[in-house]
Order: sequence, then structure tokens, then C-alpha cells
Amino acid sequence: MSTQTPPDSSFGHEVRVKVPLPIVIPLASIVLIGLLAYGFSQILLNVPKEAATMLAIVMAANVLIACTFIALRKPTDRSVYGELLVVALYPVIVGVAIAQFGFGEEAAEGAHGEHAAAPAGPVTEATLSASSVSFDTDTLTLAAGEDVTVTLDNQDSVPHNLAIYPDDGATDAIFQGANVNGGSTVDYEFAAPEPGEYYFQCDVHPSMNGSVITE
Ligand SMILES: [Cu+2]
Repeated sequence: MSTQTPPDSSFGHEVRVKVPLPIVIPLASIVLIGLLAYGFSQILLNVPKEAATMLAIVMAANVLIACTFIALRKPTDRSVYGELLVVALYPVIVGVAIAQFGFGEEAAEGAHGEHAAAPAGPVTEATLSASSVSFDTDTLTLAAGEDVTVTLDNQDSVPHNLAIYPDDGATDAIFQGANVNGGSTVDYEFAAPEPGEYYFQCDVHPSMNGSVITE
């Protein structure tokens, strides 16, 4: 009975270390996975498409190799976890750095030209391609009130046109282009309506449609 006191200090120490771990480990894992996904997505979004695919493959291989390497070692000390942390974190660091400096954005735009420029501001000249009975875009952003030219490149064998309506379901067209035969290209010239969102479709195939945004 009189020897009860000594274990107290070590017992108290053990409790302090063991209790938070079941909470800390999952929480830290969630934060780490979130950071990892964000960082790596920044990398993939900031490099040219071809590089992104390659990078994703290399990164997956890297993770496998690193984990294999670590798994083959005896987990004798904490340096193993340190290594794992470095492997997990460096894409985050690189990704955040890339996002901060906007590195690769110009390269990506240069490599992809029209594709990268698609979400840019309003234009007075736009091209719409039709193939396999579908348009290559579902958004046309035009300069409001300006005389604009929309080129319809019909790569199908069936005719298509471009018609713009106030909204889906409206019957009075704001602009209705003549049908373009398969394999032909036409320039539609019209005044873009006042700022707003409108609806466009091919009247021959109303399932070919999208939004016209003027601003
Ligand atoms: Cu059509």
C-alpha cells in the first residue's frame, strides 16, 4: 500500500502521449491529403497538358518507389516518418510555388493557343466548329453591342446553322444564320446584343446548343 506513489509520474506521461494520437493522426492525415491534392493539382493545372500527364505518371511512380523504399527499411526511428513527410510534402511546396509565381502559364497558353484563350474576355471574332453533330464549345463570349463575326466551320456532312435566342425555348431569334452545308464554312455577321446571357443552337439539331454571353 505504501509503494503506490512511484508509478504515478510515468503513468501520467503515458496518458498524455497516447490519448491525443487517435485524434491527431486522422486529422493530420486529412490535412496532409488535402494539401497534397491541392498542391499537386496546382502543378497539373499550371503545366502544359502533355507535361501534366507525364508528371502525374512520374509522381505516381515516385510515390510507389518512395513507399517501397521506406517500407523495406526497419522503422527503428522517427527519421522514417520524416522521410515520408518530405516525399509527401514536396509536391505541395512545388505546387504552391508554381501557383504563386504563375510559372508555366505563358508556356501553357503558348502551347495550346486557342484552347487556353477560350475563357478569355469578349471577342468580335469567334469560330464555332461543328463535327459529329455537336459544337466544339458551349459558350460564346462576344463583345456586347459590337458588330461581330462568328465563323461556322461545318465539318460534318449534314447542314448546320447558328441561331441566337433570348433564352432556351424562345421562338423569336435575335440572329438566325442560314444553313451551312457539310464541309463548308461561313462567316455570320451581326450586332451582338446588349450585355447579358442568351441561348444559341443549331436550328437543324437543337441538341447542339450553348450560351452566348455578351459583356
Ligand atoms: Cu446542326
